[in-house]
Amino acid sequence: MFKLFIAALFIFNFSTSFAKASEDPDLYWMKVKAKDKFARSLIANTGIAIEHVNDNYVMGMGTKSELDAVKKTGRLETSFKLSEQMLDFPAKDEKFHNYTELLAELNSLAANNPDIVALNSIGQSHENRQILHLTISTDLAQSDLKPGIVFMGGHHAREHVSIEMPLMLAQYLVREYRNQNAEVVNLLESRQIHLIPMVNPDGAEHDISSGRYKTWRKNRRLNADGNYGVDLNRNYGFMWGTGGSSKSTRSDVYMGKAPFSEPETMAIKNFVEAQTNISILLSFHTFSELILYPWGHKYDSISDSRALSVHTTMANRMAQWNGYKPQQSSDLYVASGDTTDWSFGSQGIISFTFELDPKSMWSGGFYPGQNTIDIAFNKNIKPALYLMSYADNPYRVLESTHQAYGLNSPLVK
Ligand code: 0X9
Ligand code: ZN
Repeated sequence: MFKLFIAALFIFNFSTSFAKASEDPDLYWMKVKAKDKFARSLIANTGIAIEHVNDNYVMGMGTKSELDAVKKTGRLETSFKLSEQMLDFPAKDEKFHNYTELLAELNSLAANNPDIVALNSIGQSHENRQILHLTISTDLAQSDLKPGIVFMGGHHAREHVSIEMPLMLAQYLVREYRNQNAEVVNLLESRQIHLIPMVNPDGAEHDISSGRYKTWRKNRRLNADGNYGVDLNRNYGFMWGTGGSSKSTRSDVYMGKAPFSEPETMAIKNFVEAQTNISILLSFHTFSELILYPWGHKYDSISDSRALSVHTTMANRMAQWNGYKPQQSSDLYVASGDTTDWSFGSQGIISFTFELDPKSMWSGGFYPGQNTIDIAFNKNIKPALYLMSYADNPYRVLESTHQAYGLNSPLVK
């Protein structure tokens, strides 16, 4: 809860800008006559965000009251209300992908590489967006017979960096396969790699829908009492509702009415259960730079000592690459109904949650800027390849003879 508490403080401290957004959520696009810097400053003083400047005009966005202020200057040329679909990440964060952009990237990756990439949907969100899923492997049609691994991101709406990781991983695998990188060729030939970058598309879109980040976390279910959202990372059906989640629809950690009450978590459940070859799962979140493993719903550690050792050995190894802190989830705080307690507890899958960069709220928190995307990816490519290499049998990591070998070992098939 610590992080959530800090997040709440942060929102409270910056309440003026957020209050403004919630009073009048509609934004207007404006084209305003302004021939020189003095005229532009006059327009800027109305409070609109100027997005584009040319010799005769400025173009920008603002609220209804800011639009009224611009009208009073007598310089407004045109204006129109922005529909939510037209909005996007702020220009400074344009490298992030909204839903449409993500779909376009995944689509082109699949269309340009039909021999190794397939794009599917594993289900639909509340607002009927497809929950997109890529399979990457050689001999695609038969790749279900290979050991499988799944990477996912975007359970939490505001954790946009977590969406970029599976996307970049997919792009990296395809690029390096084409470059005949032996390690990647070996992995694609011997593994079926699943990527689900945006588990909560409605939430992610909502978070950017006003032109200002909303710090939204949950999905977009309209609960019976009018409050929105269920925390998808409290809705999984293993020891659901046994601590660290809330029954209040107003809470950011609202567990939902029942385990797997949400179409997004149900889609993951159906997918993972149907895909019987999956031995390792990694769910990306942000932020804090942590490697977490079960249990999260209780302080006890995993009782099967071999399964515990697989998690701790892998976590410690990966930490050497990304510099993150490896620990049991509940060492952070007890929370029930998360993805990885379910995937390990119900499915026996070796499971990790990464809390990606940055390290703290003071270094950007949920909104660290687009430069963080590459930083986080570069730190985590080795850990991701390492997990793929062990998907045939994660317990192999316990065999000391094999630990000495790197990713290129002939033993890593
Ligand atoms: O609280 C969460 O769902 C995760 N942190 S986040 O800031 N991304 O929301 C951590 C989940 C770790 N699991 C448990 N502590 N059970
Ligand atoms: Zn999260």
